[in-house]
Parts: sequence; C-alpha cells; structure tokens
Amino acid sequence: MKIAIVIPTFNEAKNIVDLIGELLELNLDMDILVVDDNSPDGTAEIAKKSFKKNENIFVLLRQNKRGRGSACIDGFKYFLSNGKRYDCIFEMDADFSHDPKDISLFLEKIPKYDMLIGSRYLQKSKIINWSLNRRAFSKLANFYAGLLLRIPITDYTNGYRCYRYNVLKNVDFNFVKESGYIVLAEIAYQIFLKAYNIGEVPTLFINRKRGISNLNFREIWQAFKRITVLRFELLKNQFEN
Ligand SMILES: Nc1nc2c(ncn2[C@@H]2O[C@H](COP(=O)(O)OP(=O)(O)OP(=O)(O)O)[C@@H](O)[C@H]2O)c(=O)[nH]1
Ligand SMILES: [Mg+2]
Repeated sequence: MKIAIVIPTFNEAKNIVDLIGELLELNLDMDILVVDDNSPDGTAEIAKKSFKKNENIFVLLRQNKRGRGSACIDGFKYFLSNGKRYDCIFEMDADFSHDPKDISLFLEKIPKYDMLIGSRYLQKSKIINWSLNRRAFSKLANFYAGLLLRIPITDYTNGYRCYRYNVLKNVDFNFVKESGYIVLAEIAYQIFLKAYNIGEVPTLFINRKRGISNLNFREIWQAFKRITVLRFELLKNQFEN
C-alpha cells in the first residue's frame, strides 16, 4: 500500500525530526509532507536540512500562521495533485500525541472503510497526561458536535486520521469556511453526507511533552460557532445541488 502523511507544524522544532525518524522506522511505502507556517523556531528549515537526502519527505512552507485545518487542506491538495497515486492519505500532529505505531492499526482496517478516525474514546483507547480541563473540554466539544452533526463516531476533534485517496478527492475544500481545528469536523461531515463508510480505531493519545500548545480561546469559540451552522449550511447545499 502506498501512503501519504500530512503533518501540520507550528513551532515543532523539538519534535519534527524525531517524529519523522519514527515514521521512517515503520518501513512503509510512504511520502511525508510537513506543512509549516513559517515557525519562528525554524521547524521548516530543520526538517528540510535533516531529510534533504530523502526523496520521500517534503516541506511546504507557508508565509503566515493560518491554522491547523488550513495547513492540512493544503497538504491534501499537494498529495492529490502531485501526479502520484496513493492508496490513502493520513493526517497527524507533530507533537507525538499521535503514536506512529498506530499507523499499522489504520492500515489493517482501512480496506473495509473509506475513512478512519483515531479515536480517544473507544474502549481500548487511552489518554495520557491530559488535565481535567482539557478532558472536560474535549468531551463537551464532542458532545456538541455529535448532537448537531450526528455522525456515528466518538471523536470529532482528534487529528489522527486516514482517508482513502478517492474519498479525499471528493471533498469540496472550497466549502470549508474555517481554518483551525474545526476543519476536522467539517471534512468528516462532508464525507458522512456523501454516504461514505467512516470507522474508528482506538488510539493512545499522549499529551505533548515538548514544545508549546497552539490551542487558544479564539479557536475554541470559532469551533463552536462553526459547528452550530455547519449542519444547516451543508444540508442546504446538498439539497440545492
Ligand atoms: N501549519 C500549522 N500547523 C499548526 C497550526 N496550529 C497548530 N498546528 C499544528 O497542529 C498540530 C496540533 O496542534 P497542537 O498545538 O498540538 O494543538 P493541541 O493538540 O490542541 O494542543 P497541545 O497538544 O496541548 O499543544 C501540531 O502539529 C501543531 O504544530 C497552524 O496554525 N499552522
Ligand atoms: Mg497537540
């Protein structure tokens, strides 16, 4: 199976080289794209320099910080238009919250699905070192998204995912209005409305050990606002087409 992995980064200099190192150890037929928003800590430069001899690792440098979701979308577009044909495309965070070893779980299960989400809320899942606040907020966000969007999934906001190439090709990225974490829910909802088969795998989620968080209240507010109107906008759109 030929796979592609999109890794959005902002100030991940302390993580990116080790993470790509661990991914390479999996020995898969794999291209990796780091989408960096001109991180002040030099993430893009470090990634480029460290892997300049590896022709499967690419860095897409954007000039301004434009959000995790928009970085992933640019990454997906890159892999959907580079002339190569992948079986599936992954997205994952750079801060080791997403264990590279879980990729094998996704690959075992993806033949039966169109898209798989690494979930923190299945019986075999585990969350390590998350504060009570973060846990409560994540639960609330998932409850709210579930109430409005009603996709049969347990984790709307974990950015560890695997999409079949053709499924991602069918997503209308122009319709995605926000740029942060909520893009995860927007893309899942589009895929759900197209009647694709979405599954989940249990993941081990570990709170970041190195580097600083990019999550802030502005993003959280953006996410709640967007979830509230998303269902109605997309359903209306589907009805009109
Ligand atoms: N390119 C790009 N990547 C981003 C941006 N914001 C966050 N990221 C990356 O997206 C991933 C998730 O962001 P995190 O900062 O880990 O957010 P979080 O997981 O909610 O919060 P913590 O893990 O607690 O820090 C990481 O790989 C970040 O480097 C952004 O604006 N642009
Ligand atoms: Mg994180």
